Amino acid sequence: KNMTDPKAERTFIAIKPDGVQRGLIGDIIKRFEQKGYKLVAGKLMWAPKELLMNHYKDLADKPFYNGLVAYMASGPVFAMVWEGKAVVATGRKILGATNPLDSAPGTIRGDYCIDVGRNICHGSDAVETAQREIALWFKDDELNDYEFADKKWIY
Ligand code: FUP
Repeated sequence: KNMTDPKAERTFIAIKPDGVQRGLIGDIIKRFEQKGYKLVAGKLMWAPKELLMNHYKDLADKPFYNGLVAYMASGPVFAMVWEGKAVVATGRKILGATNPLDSAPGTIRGDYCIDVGRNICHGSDAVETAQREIALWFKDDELNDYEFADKKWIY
């Protein structure tokens, strides 16, 4: 796969335990599909604490870190890799601002939540972060390389 092709940019998106338990997996997948992004990997996974601590290691000195890890470990998350043009930045727009009180209506967080500590979903914040997070959550053979039969009208 030619990852210098901008269309091949990838991001890590996770539906957090509250999103899974509130039945929002389908809605969230639908928004990325309808936009024109390609699902490269997806699995329901009850993440071990060590994985979550590594995932959020840059926040280890924050007062909310332990609660954040406990929340993420409280049930299964739906982990995904999505691919397409500018998917990292655009994926963050689809999710909405980190604090749901700042998330615009029409975004996932803007439509469904009010508490930053229960904000339903995660999305990588940069291309390099996405590469780190994808490698952390997925094995190489879980990432599916395939082409849509015909999506020329989107690109
Ligand atoms: P994001 O890049 O959107 O995941 O945001 P951050 O890395 O700043 O925060 C990671 C997660 O920590 C957020 F999704 C929610 C949680 N958080 C809190 O619980 N309280 C805060 O004050 C800030 C973030």
